[in-house]
Amino acid sequence: MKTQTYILKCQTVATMDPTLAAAYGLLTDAAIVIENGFISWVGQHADLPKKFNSLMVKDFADRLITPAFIDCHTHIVAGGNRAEEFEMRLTGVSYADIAKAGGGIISTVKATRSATEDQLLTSALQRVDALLAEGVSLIEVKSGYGLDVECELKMLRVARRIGNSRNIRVVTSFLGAHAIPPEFSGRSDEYLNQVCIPTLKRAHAEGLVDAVDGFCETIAFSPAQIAKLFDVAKQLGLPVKLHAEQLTNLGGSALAASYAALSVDHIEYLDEAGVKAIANSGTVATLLPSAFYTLKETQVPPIDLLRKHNVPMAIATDCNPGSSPNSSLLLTMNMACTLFNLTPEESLAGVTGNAALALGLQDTGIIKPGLRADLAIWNVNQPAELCYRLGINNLAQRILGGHYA
Ligand code: DI6
Ligand code: FE
Repeated sequence: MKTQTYILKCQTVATMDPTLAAAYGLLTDAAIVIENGFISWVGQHADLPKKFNSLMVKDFADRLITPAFIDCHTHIVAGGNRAEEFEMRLTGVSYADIAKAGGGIISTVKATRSATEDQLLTSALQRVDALLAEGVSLIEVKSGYGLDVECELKMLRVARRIGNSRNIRVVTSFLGAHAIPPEFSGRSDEYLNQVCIPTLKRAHAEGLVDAVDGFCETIAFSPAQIAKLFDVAKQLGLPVKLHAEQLTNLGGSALAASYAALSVDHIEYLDEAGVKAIANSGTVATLLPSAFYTLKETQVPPIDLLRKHNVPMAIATDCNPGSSPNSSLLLTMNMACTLFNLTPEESLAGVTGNAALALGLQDTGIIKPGLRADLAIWNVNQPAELCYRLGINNLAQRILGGHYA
């Protein structure tokens, strides 16, 4: 549609605006006025102000409109694949054991280092296209499979190129502290000081970094090492987020909270003290049920404690070749309900409003005047259907910044 200013009409709009009383911020017989890429009015069609009467109306009848989806945690740029490790895990070898034996993240590092930018882009776009087809408007993309200056920069450049190659917004996170590369085996402090931190500074200088992430775990970096990295992020004025409490509880979430982290991610092993810490810092809990599923984890994140302390919960694919070879947010929403007992409303908030919060963005994620017109239109009658069906994509139309996309 070429017109910049128009009205969308439809039976049901799940605004996901938490200030509205109804579940899902639901409006029926609704209209959304879109002006130059932004939402200027939302409400019941009967209440539409007269000044909009002359605008063109696009009637989506009995369909459902939601905010466009946001995948706020991906490692979508990566070389190779790890199907062999999948087979090994099925015979009982653990993810941590594979990592200790030099497989896991390190095997993807090798494949990513030997790939060209174009090869990485082509393979990432296949996964991006799957997300786009499900109404995704915005993805976060991490580095962390380079672990040397050139390859980390290469990954971040590819991430930026995704945004130029497709109709999608991309934000990046520098994840140089993802693993210790083989050439620094047993010398993680040297890696951090000589490679990771200097690479962050260079990538930041090139405008390639929107946030700084790390993996705080016994098989990766200690809280003290993460603190050192986050001190640099703070000096550079970059927000932080952290893979924390995925396999053990090292107190990474509380540490991240002390840096006012945007999000802590995974958090299967988070305890109440950690939940209180992130509640106080306004940090989002990003749940990654597809990694939980793939690794056959049995420890469920502390959902009731997160609810009790009003911590916003986001959901993401964690799309990566090892622990989550998954490019479907719809499937991930179903997993969040079935594996973590989230309500469909919490799941939908997890891939819209709360996912925007996890990225520190206030201009998208809910349907409200003043925000970008990033919308998804679905061939369903009620929002719970999005979580309930497996293997059916009911997307009718994606709208990005007011444009049909
Ligand atoms: N946790 C994860 O689930 C991903 N990274 C991380 O720190 C997995 C990355 C991989 O297995 O390649
Ligand atoms: Fe991850």
